[in-house]
Amino acid sequence: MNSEYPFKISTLEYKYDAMEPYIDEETMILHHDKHLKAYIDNLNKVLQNYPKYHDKSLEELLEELMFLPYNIREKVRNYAGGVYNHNLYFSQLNSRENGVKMPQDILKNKIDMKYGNFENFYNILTQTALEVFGSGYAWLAVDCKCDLVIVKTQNQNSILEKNLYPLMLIDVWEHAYYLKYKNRREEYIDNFKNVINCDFVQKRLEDFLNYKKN
Ligand code: MN3
Repeated sequence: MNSEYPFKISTLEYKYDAMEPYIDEETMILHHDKHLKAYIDNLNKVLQNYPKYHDKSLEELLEELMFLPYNIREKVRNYAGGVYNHNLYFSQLNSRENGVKMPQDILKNKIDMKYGNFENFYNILTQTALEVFGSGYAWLAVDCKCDLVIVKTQNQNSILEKNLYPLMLIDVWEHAYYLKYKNRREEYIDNFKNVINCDFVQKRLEDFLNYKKN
């Protein structure tokens, strides 16, 4: 993905069926090629007539929302948020060919310290995801004191607005699971733990901690 306007969709680093049986191929195709593509196209359309913002990254657009012209602010929040959230969503997934990637090292230590163990952590994440009313996300993030936090956001709002650095997220918009799971959101969330690439999550945590150190 290029880092500024015009934003372009990047191809997945795994096959569309790589998350079977937990996330089905048809959902992956629609989610990536149609839903994410639409957010990218809409964001580019909104920014088209605002060259002043053509050198801004997604992060900059989302962190500086209040400085954007009022008439495009809500659209940028929805579309840039949609692109940012989905980029992270697709990047964090682990192809089954790689085997299950459980937390290790510093990620495991931090999860165990804060939540006792992975199972307990995932229960809290699940409850948070189930509490999202309508569409949104449940996140594992890290705050400015380097503590892990579990939070939820609505719609495509950005977690960056909360001054949190995201490590991973569960998309609980119906488009993420409805074809396979119908109204069984809890089953989708429970299965989701099998497709998280914890190596990727750990790398994000390490990057953040190194950044804070410098
Ligand atoms: Mn989605």
